[in-house]
Amino acid sequence: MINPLFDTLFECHCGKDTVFLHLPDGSVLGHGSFLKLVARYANVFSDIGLKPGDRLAIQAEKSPHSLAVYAAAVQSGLIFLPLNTGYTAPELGYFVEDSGARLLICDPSTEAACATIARSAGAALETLSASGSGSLQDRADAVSDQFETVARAADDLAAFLYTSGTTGRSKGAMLTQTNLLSNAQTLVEIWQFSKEDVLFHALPIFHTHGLFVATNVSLLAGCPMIFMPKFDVDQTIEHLPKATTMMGVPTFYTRLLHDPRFDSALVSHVRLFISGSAPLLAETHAQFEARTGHRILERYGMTETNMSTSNPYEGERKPGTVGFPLPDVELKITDAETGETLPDGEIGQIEVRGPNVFKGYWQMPEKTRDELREDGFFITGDLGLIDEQGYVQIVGRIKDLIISGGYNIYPKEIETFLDDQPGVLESAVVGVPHPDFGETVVGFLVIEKDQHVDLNTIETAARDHLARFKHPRKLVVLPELPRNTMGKVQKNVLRADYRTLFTD
Ligand code: MCA
Ligand code: AMP
Repeated sequence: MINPLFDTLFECHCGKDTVFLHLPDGSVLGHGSFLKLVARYANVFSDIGLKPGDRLAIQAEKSPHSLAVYAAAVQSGLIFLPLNTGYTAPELGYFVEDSGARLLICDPSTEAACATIARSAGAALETLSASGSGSLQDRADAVSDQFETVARAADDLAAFLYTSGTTGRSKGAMLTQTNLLSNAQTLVEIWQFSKEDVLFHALPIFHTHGLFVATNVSLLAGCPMIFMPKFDVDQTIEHLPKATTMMGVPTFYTRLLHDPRFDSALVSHVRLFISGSAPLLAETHAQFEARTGHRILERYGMTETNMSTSNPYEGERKPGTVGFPLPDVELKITDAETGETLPDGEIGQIEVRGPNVFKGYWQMPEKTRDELREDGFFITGDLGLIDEQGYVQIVGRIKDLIISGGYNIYPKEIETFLDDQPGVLESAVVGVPHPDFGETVVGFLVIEKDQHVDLNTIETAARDHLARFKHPRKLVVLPELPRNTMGKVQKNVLRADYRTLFTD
């Protein structure tokens, strides 16, 4: 194979008029037409002067066109770097600069800000709108719809996905062709995907879940996707009856359960609902079964590892657990202090090893060494146990992380922003339960002596600096932060004191 990822996921569909995407307006896009668009984009990248191994960053709305950019990056041997559409200009600037991206693709509406970012990073800039217009498409219309796929080795990098860290500085997780391909192959098999399936796809495509799990699985199985621009309850109720499978974060399922139209008749055609990215409450699992007769299949993964565990397709899907390690993944629970493997039933840190595990963090050898052991085991930062039947249960996190509606938020990043605000002496940020997002962000502030701080001013400043999903949903001023005898802020105390802020 010349380029294992491209050949296996895309090339095999070349020239076929099988349906790839069902779009919400009722139109369809065939594999063959999609691949012609992909080849056009690949020709544009080559004309721009991009070489294999160069980084291509994109912050664009979800559409068949932005998906074609992913495929074209793979076909051209580029490293694909998709970015959350909610990121502000300063956030975006960091990723473009840090990755050394040679091309940035943005929405026409953000062209002016992105031009400044691209100029300072020495990157080319093209635009692409949700409807597929923009400078990239203009150039694509003028070039050939054939492109000779660039050769890549199995261990070559295919994507960077940035994931924040406890230090607040985002790290580029380097994912190889094998990481992505092996995981898609395993998932197709264990979840029994075939070309008879139709996948309902309402996830964003700038994360592992929507791009590498949902899209790669569908491509590999040869099954079409109902490709929604975003998750919306009404649209889901309209289009889900044509699907056989759906993947989502828990918020998708809780929102559907709030709608009385969502019932067993509506999903009679569906064979499998999959959930991940955040904990699915056992209560949601039970409500979903009572309403639809379906037992949601919960699985567990990370940006650095793709998917690592899954509840079984056949057999007991155990609520409150994330199932078994995937067939090609080793998983152990270790003592965080000694690194020793713990017996089943004991709580420790979850470590995983397999072809799914990334190659390291871009230009961060120390961080890579801290988290990726020499023997190949990756320390996930999640706390868990293996129960008596071999199911993995996640019981908490060692890493200071909030997961809101499936998006990861690192408190350190928000604290750094809050600490920088005039009049703020110090801050602490924690996640508290939220009925819609699972968890949400609360910021605690201590104000400098004799200073007054207007919380509205902080909220306004947050708009320019932090993506909306990271904004504290509540700011609380305290006389001081609770600390233990070592002087460490006791976030568990804050979490406990404010746990019912949004649920009462
Ligand atoms: C949107 N907002 C959010 C979130 N999403 N705030 C907190 N957390 C969020 N997740 C903001 C909006 O900007 C808006 O701001 C307000 O909250 C309410 O918007 P709403 O219309 O309700 O939001 P939405 O557009 O419906 O989005 C909610 C969503 C979306 C559908 C749950 O966040 C989503 O698609 N999440 C999926 C994330 C995902 O794919 N994660 C996978 C990561 P305002 O109030 O100003 O209007 S990959 C991963 O985790 C690993 C590898 C794995 O295992 O999968
Ligand atoms: P990300 O950095 O976006 O890849 O998020 C990975 C993190 O999401 C994991 O380390 C877990 O903390 C969390 N996660 C993913 N799937 C699940 C799940 N099914 N249950 C609980 N947490 C999950």
